Amino acid sequence: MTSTTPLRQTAAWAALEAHQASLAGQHLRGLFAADPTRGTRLTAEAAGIYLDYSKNLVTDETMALLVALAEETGVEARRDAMFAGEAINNTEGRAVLHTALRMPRGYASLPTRVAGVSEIHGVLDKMAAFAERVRSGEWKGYTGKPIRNVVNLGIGGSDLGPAMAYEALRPYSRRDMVFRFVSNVDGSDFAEATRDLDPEETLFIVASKTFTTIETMTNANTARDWLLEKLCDKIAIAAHFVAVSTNAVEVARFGIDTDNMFGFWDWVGGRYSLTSAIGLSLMLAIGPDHFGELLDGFHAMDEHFRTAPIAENLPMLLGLLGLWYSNFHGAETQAVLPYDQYLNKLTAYLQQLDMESNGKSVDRDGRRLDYNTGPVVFGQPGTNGQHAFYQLIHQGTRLIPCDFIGCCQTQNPLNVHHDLLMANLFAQTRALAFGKTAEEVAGEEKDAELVPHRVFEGNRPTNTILVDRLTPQALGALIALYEHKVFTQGAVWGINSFDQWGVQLGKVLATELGEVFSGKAKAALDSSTEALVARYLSRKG
Ligand code: G6Q
Repeated sequence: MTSTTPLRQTAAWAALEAHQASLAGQHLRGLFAADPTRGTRLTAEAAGIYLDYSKNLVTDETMALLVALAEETGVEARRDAMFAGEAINNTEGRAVLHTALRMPRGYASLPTRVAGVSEIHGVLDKMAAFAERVRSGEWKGYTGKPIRNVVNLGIGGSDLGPAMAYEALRPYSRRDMVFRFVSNVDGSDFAEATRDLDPEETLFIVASKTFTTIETMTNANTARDWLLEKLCDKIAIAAHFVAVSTNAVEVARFGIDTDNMFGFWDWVGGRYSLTSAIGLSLMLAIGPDHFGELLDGFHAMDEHFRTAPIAENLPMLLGLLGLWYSNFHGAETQAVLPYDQYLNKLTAYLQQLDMESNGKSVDRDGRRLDYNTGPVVFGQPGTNGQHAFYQLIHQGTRLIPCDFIGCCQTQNPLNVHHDLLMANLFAQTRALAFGKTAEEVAGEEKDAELVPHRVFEGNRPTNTILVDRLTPQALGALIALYEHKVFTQGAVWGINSFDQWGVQLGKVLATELGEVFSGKAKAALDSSTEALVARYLSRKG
């Protein structure tokens, strides 16, 4: 396809549309019955991750046509351009090089001509030295006490990654230290996170790429007041605040010594920044060695994505399967269902990764699209979701593709818990795929009127993603899998997955209203907003 060929006019798109129509009436029950090897054949494995995609509404021909779509839309060339450091974030004129953050020292393909890339390992070394000083107690607070509490102040991409990964890797973390993540501008977030902490033993990491984000700067100012209320000396700030940012000028203006600033670069998007210095709080929690293993896991998946053929490439397969449902079956959503309590923040993290990246309605050249892009991502850890929203997935009117994620080994081998957890995961994917027919229900149900209520149509698509154990390495590979899945979809859709102009308008309008509240400015408001503001101001007490 040339860059001007609209996606729906490509040969592969037309072939997929015709193929989709020809599949009407096919059911996973029939597909599995016809091919006893399906459950082992439609699988792929890389970087310690096993993907079973056999319970999707696909045949071998579907997969071949999806691969053809990726070929025709130039996904591989686009991927290569990303790894090479080309400015593929065209609306901001930036390279997209989060993959360089996890390239090993001395790695041959490091795109060193891009400014900053040769500094990556220097920053990692600085982070590691700092983490060791804090973890060993050598770094002291203002009154000479070692640091026991670490509070990350950041939002969006400067919060979700470290907060999610800290939860996921708690078994590898320092259990004698406290780690908290404050993101919301709602003061309750800060108040609850600090109410039981001693300022003398508390370190704040102000994590903000721009160092101008209103939520984070408001929390950082409150943190400074909270600290000074007890320590009463501005000099104390140096021992209790460090910064992660690209903006040294603003860091210094806040009062943080730029020696205690950990830098990164404009080619690291917020939602792709966990493996940059934004991961400092995580490194403090799990230590530099485990953090290094996390980077190894990311890199292993990056290498797989960079080199594996499309038909065996896990992120590309996931991306193409998602696209199959979004664009050819009218699916609006994507459920991500981790069967591991430690992954309880994974879906929130993936919501940002996917929805901020691919929530776009114009292509890279600004032309309006005539097809759907990113889905609504949602989910909860299993088994909790089973007792809540799975009903709609099983028997509702919508098609909801699901990713089930599980670990073969548990970190907490208690009683029969893990077997039960995994039995539930496999049972759900079976029920969704094969359902229960009216004949089967009739065999059990004497009341004929109840039969339709108890029928499960089945034929509801799922991926099953297994890792052996949720190690730092496995987590890195899992996150990179989703990063590159999102990339693949964005590449086929022809959109820029690396900007987020949609976030800006809200920020601007909130600042304007803040000035209206404080009487600094007047704004011409719509009648609804004007009445709401008046009600708020008259009642806020
Ligand atoms: C992520 C977005 C956004 C960003 C936050 C925080 O890709 O750009 O979530 O991470 O708005 O921005 P700062 O790090 O600049 O405070």
